[in-house]
Amino acid sequence: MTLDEFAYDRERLEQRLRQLGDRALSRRSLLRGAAVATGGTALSVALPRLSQAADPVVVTTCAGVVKPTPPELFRTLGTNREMLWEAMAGQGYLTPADRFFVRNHTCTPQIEARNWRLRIEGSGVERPVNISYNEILNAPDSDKATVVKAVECAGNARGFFGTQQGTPASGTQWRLGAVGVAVWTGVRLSALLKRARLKSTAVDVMPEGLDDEVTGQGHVRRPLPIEKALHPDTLVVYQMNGRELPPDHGFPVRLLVPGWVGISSIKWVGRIEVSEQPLYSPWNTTSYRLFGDAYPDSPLVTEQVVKSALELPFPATLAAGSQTLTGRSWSGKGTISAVEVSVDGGATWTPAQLDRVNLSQAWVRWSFPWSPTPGQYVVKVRATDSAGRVQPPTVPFNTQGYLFWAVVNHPVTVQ
Ligand SMILES: Nc1nc2c(c(=O)[nH]1)N[C@H]1C(S)=C(S)[C@@H](COP(=O)(O)O)O[C@H]1N2
Ligand SMILES: [Mo]
Repeated sequence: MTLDEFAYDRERLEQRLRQLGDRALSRRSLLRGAAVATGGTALSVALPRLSQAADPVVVTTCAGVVKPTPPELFRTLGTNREMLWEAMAGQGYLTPADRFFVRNHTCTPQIEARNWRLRIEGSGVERPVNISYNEILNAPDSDKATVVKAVECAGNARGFFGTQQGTPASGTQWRLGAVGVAVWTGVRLSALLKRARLKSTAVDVMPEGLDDEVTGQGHVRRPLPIEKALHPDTLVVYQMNGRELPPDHGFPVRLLVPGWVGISSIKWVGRIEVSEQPLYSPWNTTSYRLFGDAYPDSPLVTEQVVKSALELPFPATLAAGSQTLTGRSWSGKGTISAVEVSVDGGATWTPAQLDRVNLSQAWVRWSFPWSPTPGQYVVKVRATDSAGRVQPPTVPFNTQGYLFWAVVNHPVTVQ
């Protein structure tokens, strides 16, 4: 039964989170032990490293997507890989790394952790610093955090502007698969900024990626306001689902900015500029803003909206008879308070059964019993989040197709 599976899986998730905490602790004590044991040797190794601190980071290659992305799990859209929602059916709460979507503006760089440094500099700090991978791994426990959060592209579901509302938006024509939820472990960005002696006058923090430059636009980078940069859940992440961060998801470190659009969570960070002046990049000026008649002020795209997805192929074919539909709903603002399903074109709505694991800025799994007879159906799912936002039937157009959060019409053939 689906709900029993939910209960079973919830226990596993809780167990997993406890293990992750324990493992992080024992590994750190191990490393500390090793440093003491090697004594002088550690120092003599550290010296040449220090003198190399300002050397450029070695990116050996920047090519495509590194992990296998088979057609059962992903749809290829240019340099990106969209997760197929049917690949989440029967999975636990988390999105395994092997099926987590990949959004690359250019390519996945291969970075050597031992040559990598995170440089924090700019008018907003008193003392620029270079931080090594080991310093990240060995940061004090009080500076570290482990969170379960979604990363979702601002353009997730963009394709429906065209297919559902008749006005295609420019950009990657995602369906609903540019989202995933993982356990992220990292060092709080606030703790690293403190090491560079953050000034009280700093206003913007701009992380920059080490992936290839986008033609004419430079390296991928987008400023965060200082308040968001200092939020305790804004992390410089080095682990995903309890393992080393995979190359495609930002190895050696990426930013995680929970609740905000994916572009905020810069991967392969090599440099962070902190400024007393507002900062600009193409990613907060010419893109990742809402442009269109409905948005005269062209607001920045920051917080994520509310969405829902069925764990079915798009379109789906099902056998007639009694069965359970499953899916997930999520919000950038909080948890999900209700999910309703309509199988009659939106005339009537029935509540879906929500699982108890309903984490803020992640998702909730739900199930819905259905006994269809043969025919053509459109299944609609509508979620309400804890902030009271209800997925609308349509959303106003914006030229770059961000934040499509209308109810999606999922075509289902029952035979
Ligand atoms: N350096 C860098 N960071 C990046 C990107 C990129 O192309 N380069 N893509 C961004 C976008 S648009 C999204 S949606 C997320 C996707 O994260 P993922 O590929 O780990 O799923 O990473 C963000 N961080
Ligand atoms: Mo994105």
